[in-house]
Amino acid sequence: MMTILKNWKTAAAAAAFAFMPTIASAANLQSDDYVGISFWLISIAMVASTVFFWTEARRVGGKWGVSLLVAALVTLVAAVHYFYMRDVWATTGETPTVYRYIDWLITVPLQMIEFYLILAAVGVAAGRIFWHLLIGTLVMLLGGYFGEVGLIDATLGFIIGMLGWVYILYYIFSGEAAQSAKNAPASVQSAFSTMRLIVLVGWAIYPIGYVLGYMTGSVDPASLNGIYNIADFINKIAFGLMIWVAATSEEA
Ligand SMILES: *C/C=C(C)/C=C/C=C(C)/C=C/C1=C(C)CCCC1(C)C
Repeated sequence: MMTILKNWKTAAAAAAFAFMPTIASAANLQSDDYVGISFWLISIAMVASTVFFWTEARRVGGKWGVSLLVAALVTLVAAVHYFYMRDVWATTGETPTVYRYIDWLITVPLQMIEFYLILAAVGVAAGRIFWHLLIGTLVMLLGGYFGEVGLIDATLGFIIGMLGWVYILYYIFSGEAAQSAKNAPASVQSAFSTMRLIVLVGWAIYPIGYVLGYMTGSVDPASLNGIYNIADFINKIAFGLMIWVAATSEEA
């Protein structure tokens, strides 16, 4: 009973923390602002996921607990950024590029840690797996950021970003991370396969949004934000759920 109470206190603290930006927020959400509504829905989903992953991390404990805690951190960091991004969108109607990339800069490396952690949880991973994935992430995000804010040509930013992503894909599909996963038990292997499928398919939504928004100019800022929002919802929450599935299937 005491542990349940303790878990709930921590989870409630997390939720309260994530809600803080709304208290300071004065923006008015309009009923026909669908992108604004998607910002709102996703921020709440991120808070709910945080409470869930956090509570489960404490319940499951051990090595899997650490992986679930990192999943909770990803959604917590995203929840806070989503409150701010919604505010920028609702008050100015502008794309909150800086907040978006600060969020990605924190959450994507945390997800790369997840690849390392789920392999390390079963003792088959070398630390350099994380470093390789981190370098791929930085190249991908810096290229995209410079392109989106206009510091470099949008096409050049895209090419640099793609190089980083392709490197990550190579590393998890046939490089060292893939090789290590082969020695892992079935539950880890299946989580690993689903996670890398998310990195291939779910992540593809971002470069598509970038091309449409910045290179062909065929979507407006509202659609671009809508596309990025849906992508974040899939790639942060579903990604965490895959880890939860692996963690709890070991339990059974
Ligand atoms: C939680 C946030 C996630 C998983 C964000 C992922 C972002 C990307 C996969 C972005 C990729 C991009 C490219 C592959 C090319 C150029 C531009 C980017 C940064 C949008």
